[in-house]
Amino acid sequence: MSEVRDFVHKVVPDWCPGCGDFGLLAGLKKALPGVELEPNEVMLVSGIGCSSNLPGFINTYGMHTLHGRALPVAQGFKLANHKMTVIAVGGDGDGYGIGVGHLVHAMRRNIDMTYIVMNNAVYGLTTGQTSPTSGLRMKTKSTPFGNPELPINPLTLALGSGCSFVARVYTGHVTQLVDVVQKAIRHQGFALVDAFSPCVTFNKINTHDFFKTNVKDINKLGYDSSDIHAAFREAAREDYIATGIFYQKERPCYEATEEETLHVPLIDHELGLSEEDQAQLMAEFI
Ligand SMILES: Cc1ncc(C[n+]2csc(CCOP(=O)(O)OP(=O)(O)O)c2C)c(N)n1
Ligand code: SF4
Repeated sequence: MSEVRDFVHKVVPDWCPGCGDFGLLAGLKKALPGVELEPNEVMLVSGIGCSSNLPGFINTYGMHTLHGRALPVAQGFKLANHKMTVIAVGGDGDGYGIGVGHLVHAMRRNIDMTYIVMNNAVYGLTTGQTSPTSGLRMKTKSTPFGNPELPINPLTLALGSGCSFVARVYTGHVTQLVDVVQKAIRHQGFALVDAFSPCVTFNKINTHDFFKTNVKDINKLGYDSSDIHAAFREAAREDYIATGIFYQKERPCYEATEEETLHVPLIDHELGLSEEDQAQLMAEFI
């Protein structure tokens, strides 16, 4: 039985003090033992960005891929090895900008994995440019006269793309975050967790104080998360910012529908190579 300390890594995060990503890292380290996972049963895959450095700060398997490409790698990994718990992580630029095409198809495909987007409404790593979730008229170094584009609403995008688990948290509320992430991991299918994670250095609007004042946990208000119409309403409301599990519906995940070709995951396929050829390949590539 694992404990939080088993997931603690020797590399200390180099995020700015106060960065919201610390909350996500702390929550993830608490969530994993709670769903009875050992470090060697978890694969964390990320793109590029401050948030995408997270797999380097936690003791699980990890892969730091290319900007916007966490999902293709994570999905491929899960299809190759069904036994692993696969979690993709990254920023809003990574997932809702350059990677948004992968996201839409991953959601309708419904491979059994979790995707956590640390949403700070800027490009943090590249020093604070406008991102797909930056507010209309927000001034950043790439939009000095104000952002002329409407922000993406990741939750309505997910609901409209057939995502079977749609949730949002604020990384400063770690108890709720741990609960939602555990439910996302247990969910059989693709789970999106949009996590407000303030960039204290480059976003002076979507701050910790802003979220502490404006978020409301809808799961504490007798909300029915099987009702997709209610989910759209909560995701689009403007009088407060709803957090929690907006929508969850079990439907067969991709792996289960591919009985013929994928029921035996790649790692269990016979290679059809002699021991000598296998040894030669290993020597060449490892
Ligand atoms: C193909 C490609 N385009 C652009 C970049 C430059 N780049 C690196 S990180 C990044 C955005 C980071 O923002 P986000 O994904 O929101 O993560 P954050 O740093 O805010 O956590 C960009 C544009 C890149 N590395 N690769
Ligand atoms: S620049 Fe922003 S997102 Fe990046 S580590 Fe600093 S506070 Fe976090």
